[in-house]
Amino acid sequence: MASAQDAAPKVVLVGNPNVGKSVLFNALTGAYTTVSNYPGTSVEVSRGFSTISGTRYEILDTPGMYSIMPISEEERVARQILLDETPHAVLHVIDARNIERMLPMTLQLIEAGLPVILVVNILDEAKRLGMHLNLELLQQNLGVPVIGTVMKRKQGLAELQQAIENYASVPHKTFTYGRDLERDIEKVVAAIHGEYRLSKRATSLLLMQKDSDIEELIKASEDPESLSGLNSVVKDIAFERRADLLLQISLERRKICKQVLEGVITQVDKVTEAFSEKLSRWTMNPISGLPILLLVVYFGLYQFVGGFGAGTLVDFLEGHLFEGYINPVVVGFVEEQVKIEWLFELIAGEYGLWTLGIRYSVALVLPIVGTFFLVFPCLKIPDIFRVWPCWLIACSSKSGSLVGR
Ligand SMILES: Nc1nc2c(ncn2[C@@H]2O[C@H](COP(=O)(O)OP(=O)(O)OP(=O)(O)O)[C@@H](O)[C@H]2O)c(=O)[nH]1
Ligand SMILES: [Mg+2]
Repeated sequence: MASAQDAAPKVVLVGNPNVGKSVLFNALTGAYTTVSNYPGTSVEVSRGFSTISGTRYEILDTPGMYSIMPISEEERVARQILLDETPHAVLHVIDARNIERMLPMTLQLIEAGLPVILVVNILDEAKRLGMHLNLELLQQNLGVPVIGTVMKRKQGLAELQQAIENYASVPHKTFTYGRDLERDIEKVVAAIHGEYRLSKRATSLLLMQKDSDIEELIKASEDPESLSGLNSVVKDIAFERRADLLLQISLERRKICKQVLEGVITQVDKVTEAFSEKLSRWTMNPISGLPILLLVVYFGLYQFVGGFGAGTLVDFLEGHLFEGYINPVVVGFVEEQVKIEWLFELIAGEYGLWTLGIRYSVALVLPIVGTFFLVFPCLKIPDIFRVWPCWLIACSSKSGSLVGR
């Protein structure tokens, strides 16, 4: 028997990491939510309920994803939710500042036939950077509802709730790729006989990109005869196009996004870039990033943490302050009060509570860990260390699988 929870229409939040999905989820659901691991994984999915004009909706917050073609486990879970559930609406949350980079996933979701509402969040920061976005034009070009929000201040929440309430499924626009790609998509679509949660067009593109989960899904659902026909069509296309398919799909999507965004973004006034933004940009650039990384490691870690923290500070605290002043007072006091030798050793002996527990943690560990944590955020080390591995992976990925998504 279906429970009340099963009966509630579902609203699924998807989008890149750090775009405000969880802030939106909290604004929609309030205090009572559950967080659980997605079955068979360690990835957390939050669920909660929201009542809009008397109708109770179940809201799902998914982990960040860059594309509906997954690479990481988080992305796989987010995509699986889209495959498992039958959502009333899929809220694609994007960062207004990076609209051009995030819009290709909106196209993928629309192409998949999902009931998309585009939530353009972080409009406050976009405005501060002098960006003006014509969201009505974007809505017209995309053919799905587009809502602008500043979720940090709950701006746009009422409009979004209204859009969820009023969501009515209408046939989506088709965004057309180049002629040869369209010809291949058509061939695969014609060879798929079953009905799937994602549209045949999206399923074809994922099959052409060798998406293993979709291959499994198809294997389990198609009858053997149509499966072998489909396999040979996909194999022929993959052989014909070899390495350039992922890249071509990605480039064509970007081209479509450019057309969709024509006239949408206007740079009103160029604001001066804050120093933190400049620093962030420099650390992300391979040319300036490497010298900055070396400077941070040399001055920040070696000189400041190693030289100043572990050298000067430790010498002063341990050698001067504790050895010269505090220790004689404490040890003298304990000696006077405690006449049992083993108890004295336990409190103030070489391996006693005072020596190992307090003196060493304050005089040895604190200066080293303290200086490390001072230098860690100040010099934006996280950005530097995060970007370099990504850059190296991107360079070594010859087939362009990172750019091709
Ligand atoms: N300036 C500004 N910041 C926002 C806004 N909405 C969210 N944020 C901030 O963006 C950051 C990320 O928000 P989250 O809700 O955690 O992002 P998320 O999409 O859930 O990220 P993942 O869970 O990593 O996928 C937080 O620091 C928020 O405070 C907004 O409208 N304006
Ligand atoms: Mg989140």
